[in-house]
Amino acid sequence: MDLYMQVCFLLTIFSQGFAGKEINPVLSHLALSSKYWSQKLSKAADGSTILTTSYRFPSSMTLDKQPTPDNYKLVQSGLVPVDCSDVHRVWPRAPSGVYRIYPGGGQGLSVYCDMTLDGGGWTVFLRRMDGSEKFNRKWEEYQRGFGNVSAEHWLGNQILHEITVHGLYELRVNLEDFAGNKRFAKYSHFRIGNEADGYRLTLSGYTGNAGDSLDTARGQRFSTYDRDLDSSSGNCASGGKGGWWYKACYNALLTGVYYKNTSNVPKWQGVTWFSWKGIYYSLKSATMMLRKHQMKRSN
Ligand SMILES: [Ca+2]
Repeated sequence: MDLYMQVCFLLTIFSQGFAGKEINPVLSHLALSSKYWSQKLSKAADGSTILTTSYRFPSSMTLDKQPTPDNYKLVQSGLVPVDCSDVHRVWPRAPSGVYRIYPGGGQGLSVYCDMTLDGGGWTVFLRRMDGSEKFNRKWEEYQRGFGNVSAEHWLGNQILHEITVHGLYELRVNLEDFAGNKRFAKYSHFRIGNEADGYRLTLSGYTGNAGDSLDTARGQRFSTYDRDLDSSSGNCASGGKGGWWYKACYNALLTGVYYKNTSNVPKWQGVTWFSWKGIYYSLKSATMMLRKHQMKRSN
């Protein structure tokens, strides 16, 4: 009879940076040595990838608290992934794909993780690629998200808020034109406020080669055609045809109308990034993704 029990939980535990957490003394002790735990990737019913941590511990030990994703304290303590950088940290070789994260506890949600670009660990929250998804949508739709995370989608403003309260985050914007040229914009500090504050965008620390066309979006609240929180006397979202952090109105609009070619794009319409392509060009593809700030990572 094996002296050890095999216990599996659908949660993630940090291999580093975990010591000192006092949520569960038994787990805290065991987590210090990898001989007590291992991890594997598996597929959930909805096709997303779940990172499973299996604990082996002496049968004399008992757990005083069942660690499930429903336990919000575990989310707060880093025992379950709140974003793709958590998944990347405990499983550096995890491939890009759909993973389950639990930024607000509960049952979590499926997101697309880019595990290769610029060091990996990125949670994608916007993707434009073929015009298959409609982006001229109401406040509630932008709030809860829409589309397919493996294709065109907006992850959701409430989720962006719930993720970015977990630490310091950076933003990366990836752009591609119809000739195959690629540019990017990166911001070292990125945060989305709560609903009461209109999911306000806090942003700073630009680097990149696409230019800083989120300059006017910085500090703005989110607006949709049915909820005007912009700084214009008009309704920017009605003109732009997508939800965005409008001021009066924008230098970038990655939720604009998708055009399948470069001709006949109306002025200031389309998937726009002014500082690279000007006002008569709609991009072929664009993604926005976030990651816990490098300064906060322990590895
Ligand atoms: Ca207005």
